[in-house]
Amino acid sequence: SPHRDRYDASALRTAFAARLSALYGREVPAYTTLVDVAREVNADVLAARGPEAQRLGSIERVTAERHGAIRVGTPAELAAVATVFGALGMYPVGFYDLRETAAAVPVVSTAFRPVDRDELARNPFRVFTSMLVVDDRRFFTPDLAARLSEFLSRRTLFPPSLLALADRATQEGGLEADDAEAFLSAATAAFALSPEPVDRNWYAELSRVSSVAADIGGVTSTHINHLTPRVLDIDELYTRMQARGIEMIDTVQGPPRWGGPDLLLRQTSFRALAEPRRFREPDGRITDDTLRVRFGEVEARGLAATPRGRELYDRLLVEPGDAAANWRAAAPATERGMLDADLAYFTLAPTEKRPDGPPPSTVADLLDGGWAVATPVVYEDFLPASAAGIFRSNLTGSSRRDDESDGAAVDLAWLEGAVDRPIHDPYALYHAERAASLDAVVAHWTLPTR
Ligand code: OOG
Ligand code: NI
Repeated sequence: SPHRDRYDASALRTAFAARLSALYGREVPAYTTLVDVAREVNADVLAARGPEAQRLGSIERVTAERHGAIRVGTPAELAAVATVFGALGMYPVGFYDLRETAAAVPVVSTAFRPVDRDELARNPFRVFTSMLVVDDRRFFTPDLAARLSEFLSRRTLFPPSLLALADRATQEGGLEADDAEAFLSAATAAFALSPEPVDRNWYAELSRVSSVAADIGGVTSTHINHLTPRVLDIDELYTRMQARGIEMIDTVQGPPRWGGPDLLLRQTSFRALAEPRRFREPDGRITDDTLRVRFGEVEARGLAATPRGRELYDRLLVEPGDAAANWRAAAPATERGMLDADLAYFTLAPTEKRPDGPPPSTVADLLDGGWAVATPVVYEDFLPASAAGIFRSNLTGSSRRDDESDGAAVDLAWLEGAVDRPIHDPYALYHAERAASLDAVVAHWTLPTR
């Protein structure tokens, strides 16, 4: 037809998330089961709890909501990822150093996601993106690092035509239908598992350092590692998946259900599945074998914690004793209590009718006097402890070398240089959202500002 639809960034993002989901469902059939069970649980929670079930996001948002995980080898590859995701309205947020966690994985990570509340409501697709730190001598000898860098410099994860379309989409705020189709199919294909044979010796050598190093640097392409749906009752989902005979990891990572508002994240997964892969043996023969690197993961999202809330979360995560009892002893059991204690972020919105009484001067007065209502802000990011738990429970361990060398000094500023754009601070985003909502309430009632 002569009329062609234009795809803006959010339409591209929504379409890309759906295509990736279809691809991953074909590659990992248990993912489809997980999505089905998550949808059933969400429908049941909605029926049982009514509107309260949608307090942290509409059922439409939650049903479509996914996070992906990908892993790349070099700063240049990470910059290319940033270009592709930039066209989808996804920007790097947060810095995670997985080398410093109990899992000791030789990567640093960020998450690409929308940053505006409206864009998050349209489609909150986010991708946890890890980059191998080849120069970290605690993991790689100088000799192995040199060969790994050479191997990585010879591969192209994203064809130049895909990056050119991404640049155009970013500059022009979207793509016409034909270009959008070309962009979406090339972008999806870049994350498909490659049929290329895996070099047996090279993969084995890297596996001795870390299975993540082998997954990243042992092959000539990248792939989606997992795609994670969001569920409203993760304990119920865990039970139902086990009832279907799917072997889950031992626990749900994060705090237990304790009776008060959930902070941050709870995640669980099922074990890496053995997938058929072809290998090139040292004598040149091509053989069929399997690899276990990908897995199924699911998550429940709670309130975005303030720095104080995060401190509490981290402390309670390692506190001995009954975890639920520890939470009940240490945390307020209501949203209002969380707000008053500055443990979680909330936005304010003006009420319908101007109340009588003196103009309020604190947030508590605004709420108590009927000037404003508070809505919790959902956590949109990740957690190093949870990520490490997921890495660790699903993969064979990493081995740091018995070597006194220092780790490579890879920090947030370094990563910003690698992606060639600013990396947003998650706290700054939540803080700005809260502050803007307060300003809007003050302006709405023309209250004197303090
Ligand atoms: C990423 C692990 C982190 C999460 O949900 O915390 C993650 C990976 O396995 O590459 O996805
Ligand atoms: Ni994940």
